[in-house]
Amino acid sequence: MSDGSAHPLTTPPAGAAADWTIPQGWADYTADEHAMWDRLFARQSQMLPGRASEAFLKGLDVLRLSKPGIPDFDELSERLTKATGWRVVAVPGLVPDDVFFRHLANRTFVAGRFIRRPDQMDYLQEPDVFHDVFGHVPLLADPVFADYMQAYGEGGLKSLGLGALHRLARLYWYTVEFGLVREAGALRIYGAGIVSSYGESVFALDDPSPNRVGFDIGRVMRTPYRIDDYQQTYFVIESFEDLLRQTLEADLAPLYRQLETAPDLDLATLQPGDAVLTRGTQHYARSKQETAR
Ligand code: HBI
Ligand code: FE
Repeated sequence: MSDGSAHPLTTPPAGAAADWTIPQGWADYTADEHAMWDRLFARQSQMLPGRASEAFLKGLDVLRLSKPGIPDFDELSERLTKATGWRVVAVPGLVPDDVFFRHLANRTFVAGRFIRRPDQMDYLQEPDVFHDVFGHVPLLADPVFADYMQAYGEGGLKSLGLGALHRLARLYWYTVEFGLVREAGALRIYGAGIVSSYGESVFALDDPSPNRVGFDIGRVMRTPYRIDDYQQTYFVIESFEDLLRQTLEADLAPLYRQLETAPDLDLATLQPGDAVLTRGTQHYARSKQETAR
């Protein structure tokens, strides 16, 4: 997960391959690092049944992520490849957008190898191995979501040529990172940024503060997002099939052109035409602003 900001480096750092991958060095993890993974895994896995999408829970199971300790990406990739042809590779941190998109287009998911410190238990800006692997990888075992992620990579490469990266970054943010899905009439989490965060896994579904709005691609592409705190608006899809149909199976170039003259929307304000599921109170964001003053 990253905010799509420009990347400081343009060539791979020392020790990284041309595609920015590095060895995971699984044998180098310390017992404390494995214990940190186990603490994060235990806290999330006990609270996600009934809260995370069924496809996410199934992915945890298929990939046997409940095995203690930080997963060995080679072992994990063997199971994942059998399911959907995806592999998990280690990178030193955020990689440039074109590198990121090319990996997705090739069905390789780039994951950080480092794990957060105990004092970062509840939040860190840079994606660590828990965010990337626990948050993102289980859904890569779902055939339709696996197709969506590959189509996202292909669409991302095209968007670079059309100067529309920021539109696709918003699509990523409001689906892959912070998306909600309706399942059997209830809201469930599928976004990696939510599912890997204890606090936001509660806030996104239960708190009256944020708006919850039916997904619409033009609306999402006009809506900025928070990179430093819980989202003020969440978008809800009906299914991964529906998401794929509405987004990356279509040619987005005409939409990019149409959006050139469309101003950004305020990220907390409901718009005419929104399919409103929750008219949020925004009390959480307001209370944070008050304390921030
Ligand atoms: N790099 N390692 C890594 N992980 C990401 O999630 C990532 C990235 N680079 C770019 C990026 N995400 C986003 O800016 C794109 O989705 C736009
Ligand atoms: Fe992420």
